[in-house]
Amino acid sequence: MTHKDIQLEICGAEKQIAVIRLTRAKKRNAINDSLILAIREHFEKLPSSVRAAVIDGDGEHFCAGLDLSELQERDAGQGLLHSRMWHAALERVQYGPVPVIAALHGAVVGGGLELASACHIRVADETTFYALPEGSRGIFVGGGGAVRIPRLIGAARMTDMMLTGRVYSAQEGERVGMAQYLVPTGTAFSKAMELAERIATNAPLTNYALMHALPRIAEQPADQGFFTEAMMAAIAQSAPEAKQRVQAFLAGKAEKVQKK
Ligand code: 1HE
Repeated sequence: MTHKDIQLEICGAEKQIAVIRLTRAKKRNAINDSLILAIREHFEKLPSSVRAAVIDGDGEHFCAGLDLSELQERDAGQGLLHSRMWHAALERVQYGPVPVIAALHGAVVGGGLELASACHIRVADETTFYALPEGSRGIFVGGGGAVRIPRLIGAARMTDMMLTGRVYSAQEGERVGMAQYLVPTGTAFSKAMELAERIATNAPLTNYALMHALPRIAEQPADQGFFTEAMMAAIAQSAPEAKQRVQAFLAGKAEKVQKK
């Protein structure tokens, strides 16, 4: 599983954190067919010790989106399959085995924003900017952006970005919901690692519920959502680990929620 444009490192004493880094800085980490397939493969084959993953990009930019040099003359059928290839890869990121944190800096544009939006947490440093240049390139999003990005920032903001080429700064992006964290320049990766380490200490079933049940419940009509929530809650609380954690708190041996 080696590829010149992507690197996998497994960190931590118990090998709990996977760091997946795009290493195509010369091309601003633009994603060609081979790289999107490699992203898919890396998320499919994470070692079983891994409990959380961080995705990062080498150089000054997280990701410049689709490699436009590969946008040859495709007929409609080939275009459909190309988009479905991105969907399959980013589905492995969103619904893979572990929560994924994107460490953002510089350009997070086009397919780069689609990749970031498939992650569970986005940490952006102050150099980050967001755009969807598809609108001005005469194309459309094809990597799941039409589904995921409106769920983060709303369809109206996405429409504006694509119609007018509007660029959101790091601060604006955090305000509208592109990223959950805004951190000083150069610290997105270390913050993402800190969060990954914390996430890795959660009960695996809780992380699983947040990744796989919550987004589905959020899409269900309320009546079905309440029922699915009750099923998931019952499964999670029945795990021996949940009982141990609650007992530890009641015995004064677990951390309290601290006021900020
Ligand atoms: C690229 C790409 C790319 C850079 N495909 N080669 N995405 C875009 O429309 C964004 C296009 N990129 C940019 O606007 C800028 O490159 C950046 C703002 C990201 C960075 O600017 P800068 O000044 O640091 O770099 P640069 O000089 O523009 O680019 C350096 C090299 O990377 C240069 O190649 P070189 O051989 O001349 O050195 C660029 O051509 C190359 N490069 N971005 C190919 N995207 C699933 S559908 C998703 C649809 C989309 O993502 S569309 C949006 C595509």
